[in-house]
Amino acid sequence: MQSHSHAEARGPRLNRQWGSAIARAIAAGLVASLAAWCWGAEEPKEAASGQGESAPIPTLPNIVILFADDLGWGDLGCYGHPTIRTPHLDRMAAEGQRWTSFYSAAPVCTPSRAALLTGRLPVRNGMAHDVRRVLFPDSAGGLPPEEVTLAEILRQRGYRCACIGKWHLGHLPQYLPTRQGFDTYFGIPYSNDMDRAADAPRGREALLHPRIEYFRVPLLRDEREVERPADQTTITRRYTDEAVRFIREHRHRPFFLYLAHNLPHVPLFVSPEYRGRSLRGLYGDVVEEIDAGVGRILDTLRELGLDRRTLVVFSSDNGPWLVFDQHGGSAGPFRDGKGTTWEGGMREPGLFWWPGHIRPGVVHEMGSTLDLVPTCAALAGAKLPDCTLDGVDLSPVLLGRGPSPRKTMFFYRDTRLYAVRHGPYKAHFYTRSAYRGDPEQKHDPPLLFHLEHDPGERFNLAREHPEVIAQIRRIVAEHQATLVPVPNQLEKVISAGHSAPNTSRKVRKTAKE
Ligand SMILES: [Ca+2]
Repeated sequence: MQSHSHAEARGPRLNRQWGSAIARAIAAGLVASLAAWCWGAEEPKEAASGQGESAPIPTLPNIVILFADDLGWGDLGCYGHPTIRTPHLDRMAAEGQRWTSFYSAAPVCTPSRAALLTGRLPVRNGMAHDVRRVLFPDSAGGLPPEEVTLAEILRQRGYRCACIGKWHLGHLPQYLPTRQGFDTYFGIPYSNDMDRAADAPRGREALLHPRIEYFRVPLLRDEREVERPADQTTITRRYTDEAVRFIREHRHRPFFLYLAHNLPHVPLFVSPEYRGRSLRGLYGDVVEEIDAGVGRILDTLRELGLDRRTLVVFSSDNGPWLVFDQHGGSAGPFRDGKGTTWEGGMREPGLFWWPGHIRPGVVHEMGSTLDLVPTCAALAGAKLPDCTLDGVDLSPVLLGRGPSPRKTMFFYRDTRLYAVRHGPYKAHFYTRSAYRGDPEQKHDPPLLFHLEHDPGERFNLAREHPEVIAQIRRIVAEHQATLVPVPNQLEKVISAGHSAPNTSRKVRKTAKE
């Protein structure tokens, strides 16, 4: 009894001590849980670059993907453009990695974007079509909801996700970014040359001498239309404003920002303060305004102390739209441009920036926008979806740990496999120029180019290297065995009389992408 009463007498004090210890433990646990909730629960990993200057990887790096529209490989200062000034992208390249063999997954907008966000070739999810090559304002389809986007992958790890800019994966509510893992959306849901006003000039005139009112494109906030026609002269600046605001608001937790500019896709629009500044003319003004926006975003990350825990990627969805002459960009040394499976159609700038983690330098190995899903998922410790992926994890190259796992690139024009690059060799089974109305040409044996010796694809080596062609044919057979027929999303059209955005035949005929 006594001991019992002693125990009782001591009990409350012991309980108080234990209680306060437990309270402290709970409090510490809560802080840890809160920190884990904010920043992920993984132990920091070593970034073994061998350079001796890489810091440990913070858990859950922020991810920012900056995506231009129709910007060519040769349109940035750091890729050799003689007159377009891009000091911020050049600095990003110097502090990070500049890839010279980086590819978009398709030569036109919609399939390229579908591939970036899913890590899958567009033939796998119905996001490519041979006639209606992209989605239009009268399209009834979109990226199927069951496809898992990078935003959905990163959300599992507690990321907040924002999509700003051009979506082009379905403008009907069920296909908008807010239904594909993004918490917020602000942007024009398709190309800036669409929704042509009935009284706008016809043909190229409206594109080469554009006015805001010629293109009745909507500007959406989340799922609500807030402006129409969108004022395109300020759209680049407003997208940047929105990005900077999102970064500031989410500075204390991991975030994923996907900023896809509508420009420099024609019609070219630029803010008054950038008009007439570039030696390259209007196209240069537009690119230089995008570059200034990149500078503001990187400066914001530096100011907030987030630069060492944010991966920033910059690329473009397809090559330059050459049929628009000086309103189109440059593919540098590469052949042709947007719409084609020549190198100029899909080889893009590829910049990766993450101070203290990415080993700075120029990378000549292959990479693709298809690879962003597996790469970002690996860096965030996120689980990949249970489906066939066409992307590979590029983080070994980014962190200076090893070579690129990408050895092969498939070049689809819409639903047909036109060409395959394996190592330095690229075989073209079919070719066709972009928008000049020439028919598809079949090549048997395929044309064969050595892209490292001959980046302009001029000297056919098919006769000298039948063994390379045989190897590429085996790769094609293996690849094609993995394809499964799926419903096409781009051929679906909103039925006549539907109240959706401008569905006149004229829009369909004049808006190419
Ligand atoms: Ca494009």
